[in-house]
Amino acid sequence: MRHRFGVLIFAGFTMAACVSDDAGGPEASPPPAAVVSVGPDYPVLNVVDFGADGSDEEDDTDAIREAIREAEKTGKRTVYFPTGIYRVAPREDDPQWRTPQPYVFAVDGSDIVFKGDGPDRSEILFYTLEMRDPERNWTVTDDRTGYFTIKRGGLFRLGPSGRPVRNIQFRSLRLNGNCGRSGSSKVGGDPRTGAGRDNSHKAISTFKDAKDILIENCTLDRWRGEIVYGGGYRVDRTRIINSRIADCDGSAISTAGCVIENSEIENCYNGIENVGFHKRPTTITGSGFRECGNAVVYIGDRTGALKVEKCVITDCQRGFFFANLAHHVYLRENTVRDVESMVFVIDHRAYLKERVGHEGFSDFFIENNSVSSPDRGGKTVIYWQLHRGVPLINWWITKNKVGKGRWQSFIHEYFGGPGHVLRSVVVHENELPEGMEGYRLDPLSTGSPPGPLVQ
Ligand SMILES: [Ca+2]
Repeated sequence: MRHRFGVLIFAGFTMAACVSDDAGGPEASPPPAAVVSVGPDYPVLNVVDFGADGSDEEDDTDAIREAIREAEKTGKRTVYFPTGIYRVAPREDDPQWRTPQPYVFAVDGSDIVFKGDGPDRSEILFYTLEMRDPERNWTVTDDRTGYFTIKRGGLFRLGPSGRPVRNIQFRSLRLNGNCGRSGSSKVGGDPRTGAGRDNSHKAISTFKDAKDILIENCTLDRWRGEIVYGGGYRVDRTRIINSRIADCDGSAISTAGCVIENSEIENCYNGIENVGFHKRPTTITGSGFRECGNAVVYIGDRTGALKVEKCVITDCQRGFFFANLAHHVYLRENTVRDVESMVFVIDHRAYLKERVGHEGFSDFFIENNSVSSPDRGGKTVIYWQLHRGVPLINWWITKNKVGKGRWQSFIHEYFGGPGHVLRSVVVHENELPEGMEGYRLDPLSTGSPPGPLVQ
């Protein structure tokens, strides 16, 4: 196979003579949550009528379970949580407690809305077994995979029976895991300290055939595992709107083919971890990511697409992380501050290759983004780490504006072999601070440098 060096064009870099500390550009802060949708007009099942009491310290699990069972009978019901704090816990005698990922509430019917009076008013507060504080109590399992070393349990599991479940909505509620980010990313959790990613401790997880999930005007916070979990590749058509997803040791959102609008994702291991293999785009607009390792992680074959527009990413290690393969990526009009890299592309070689067959990174449009970095951290705006023969084709990197910082370069490339496939990579009309290097080839690269650079 012959690898051709494409023309890498660096025409039109504007070397600003005078730059401010900030990248400038339009302030793209997400607008306030002004739109409150009414939701479907289903008959209401008030959890208080089933015996729940949001004003006391007592366990409300049985009452809420009963309300859910009633809603499942016919579907098209709203399970309503009046203002208050509803305390819930998994049970040791639940059959599913013996599984690696037990949960408090199973939802096995369609068209059910869980609704409160607002995320600051109606709260479901998680405890672990026997209503114990999950911060100090957890169960050590005999799991040998390392993935579920400890468990506390999760809150909602949608579709655990395997029957199709459609249209489950969470509106105006807080789902509080009662045990926030420990700062450790140890997978499976630490049996001694309870820190790390307890993969059982999730707010909402879907199972098998659960689809069409809406999370609107909610706060989902203080979990150790993923907060919204869609099972990796499975498309569960989740929409997250006007919501705050925060504080966990896993990825805040781990789901495929989702829509996120006007939401805040903060203080998590990753903001969103998304796999696009299912002819369904992932779109993220008008949202903020703060204090995450990577704000957006995306792996997607040629049937998937990622669009991120008008988002604000602050104080994350990286803005966008693409591993192994990604195609049809649109990053436009985002404001990225205090990151080491805005775009990080790495080929993990064997990872997932047998499953998808398509490799490389093609059709990227990185336009009109504004990026700045603190003196302490900035490395490179766009980083490519490619191995032999991994193609990077049809990239348009235009009209991005870079603020001052301790940058090494605008684009930094490492490649670990002689096969160098860059084709139709167009870089023009980007605004860089004075003295910033446009393109840098990593000195550790083992292959030959790319084709002609036109500055
Ligand atoms: Ca109670």
